[in-house]
Amino acid sequence: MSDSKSAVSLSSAACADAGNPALEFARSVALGLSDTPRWIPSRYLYDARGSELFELICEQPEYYLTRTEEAILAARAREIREITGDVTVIELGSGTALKTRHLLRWYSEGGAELSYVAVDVSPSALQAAQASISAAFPPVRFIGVEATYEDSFSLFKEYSPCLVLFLGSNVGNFNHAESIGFWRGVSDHLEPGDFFLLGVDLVKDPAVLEAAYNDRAGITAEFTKNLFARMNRELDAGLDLGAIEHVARYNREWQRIETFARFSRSQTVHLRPLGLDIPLRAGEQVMVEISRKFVIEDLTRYLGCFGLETRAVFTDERRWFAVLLLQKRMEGR
Ligand code: AVJ
Repeated sequence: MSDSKSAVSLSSAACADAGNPALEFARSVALGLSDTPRWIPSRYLYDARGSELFELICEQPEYYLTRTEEAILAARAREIREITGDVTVIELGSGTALKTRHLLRWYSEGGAELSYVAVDVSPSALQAAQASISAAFPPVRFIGVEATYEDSFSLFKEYSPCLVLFLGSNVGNFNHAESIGFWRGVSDHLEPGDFFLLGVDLVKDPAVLEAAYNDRAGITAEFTKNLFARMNRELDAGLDLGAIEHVARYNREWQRIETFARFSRSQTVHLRPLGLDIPLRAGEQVMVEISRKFVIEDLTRYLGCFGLETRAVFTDERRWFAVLLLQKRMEGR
């Protein structure tokens, strides 16, 4: 673009939409739907209704992740504290912090003074976390921070010595590029000797994995469809939700569940804030989420490349899920 005036007006438009969530949503959708294959950033799955549906997914018999991780944490919290000593606990994407209680119970045992910093993009989740933590552990100092992961990295130094929690296999939502950016940021901001507790879902029988993302009650399908219902609510996108199907399948080569919305009839997505219409043909699929699955040995080697040493690995007896305790490498090692 040679005209400097239009470059200026473009950049001021970029600033102007920061406080306009509908415009930002519409821009993200336009960006992803214009790509091949088409996609929509998975963070948009988690509006108030989406978060509610995710809580319901966690209760489905097929979705073993949450209850398996919770059992590991409940059994190992004491050992984890013994390794880290007394530290401030920071949680990335705390949500309502239900699983975190097992850790906080041990970290506050014996009257230890404990600060718990919960980071989440959802103010309602932070309120729920504060209410449940304060009720269960009155002496714990609760600090809620409404921020994205990246924006919270500066807290690590502020609260060092610390243990950063990143649970629920949320890291599985990152593709390789996003993952590298994330771990580089984490490693750059952790002080040597600080700890990181990572929960990851493991590679296993594809039938078990596909069942977890295709529950019989159809809650996961509802979760996928809610993204498009949200586009109707917030953007007046004009979509016929009856023509959208949930498709989740395991990609063995990439070791990940890929979730798509499949359009059974042709439709036009109206992105009114942008004055843009995007046509979709019958049979087209839009990727809405990836959920990567991990192999412990590969993961520990990978994390080692970011200066994160694996101090302990905790898993369940079926080896379906793992919780890794990492430590930022000390200087000169
Ligand atoms: C919260 C991102 C870890 O990928 O397993 C569950 C979200 N999506 N069922 C996952 C999810 C469909 C979940 N994470």
